[in-house]
Amino acid sequence: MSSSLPRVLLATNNSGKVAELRRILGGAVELVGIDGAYRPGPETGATFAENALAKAREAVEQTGLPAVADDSGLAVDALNGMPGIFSARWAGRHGDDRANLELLLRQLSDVPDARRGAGFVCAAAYALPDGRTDVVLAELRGALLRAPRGDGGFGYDPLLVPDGMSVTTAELSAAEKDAISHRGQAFRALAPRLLAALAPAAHATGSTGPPRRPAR
Ligand code: ITT
Repeated sequence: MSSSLPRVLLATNNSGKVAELRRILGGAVELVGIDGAYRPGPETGATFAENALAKAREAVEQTGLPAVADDSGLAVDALNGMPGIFSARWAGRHGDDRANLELLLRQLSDVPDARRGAGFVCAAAYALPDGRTDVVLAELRGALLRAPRGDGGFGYDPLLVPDGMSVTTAELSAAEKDAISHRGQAFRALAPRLLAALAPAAHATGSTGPPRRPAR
């Protein structure tokens, strides 16, 4: 079934993110999965925002489609913000959620409850074929448990109890996590900015932007 929503490439290989972003952005844009469409390069930025913008730009360069991407992770107070941008490969192998979580728990074994604060951070970015980009940062603060709890979500979800709650983000329903999560907050803020940038009027009156290609 074809949709009248604008088509935007979702530049991620992480299936947990794909599920969340399809729920969060699904009504606003038609998300196209990467499905081998582009090959992500190494994440070399110094910040979440730099990495998110690089992923989105790279996807546009390789596919010609508008693209959204995020860079996200867990920033642990007792580790001065690490694993941070290294969250996906903290234990060495990229995307090994179980090993990452177990290594983090061992590193924090002597850290008392009062100092187990942490936050999930997300930089949500878009890039357009005409070179325009935008990025939004958001955080979900909480405290880290001493053992995993819950089967939902992905990554470090079984460890983080959001402030004001008694369950981990892995024990929330998908909708409950989306409502408060770093990714939910960041992409809900980015969505209207992306839609405004994609609207034909955003090009029609500007005199500084590059010329539009004639429609084929
Ligand atoms: P892409 O770059 O392909 O999008 P990735 O998994 O490599 O996928 P990141 O570099 O942004 O993505 O790293 C994200 C990591 O941060 C992820 O693998 C988890 O370990 C952690 N993380 C991010 N958001 C999370 C969430 O909502 N719940 C639990 N862990 C999360």
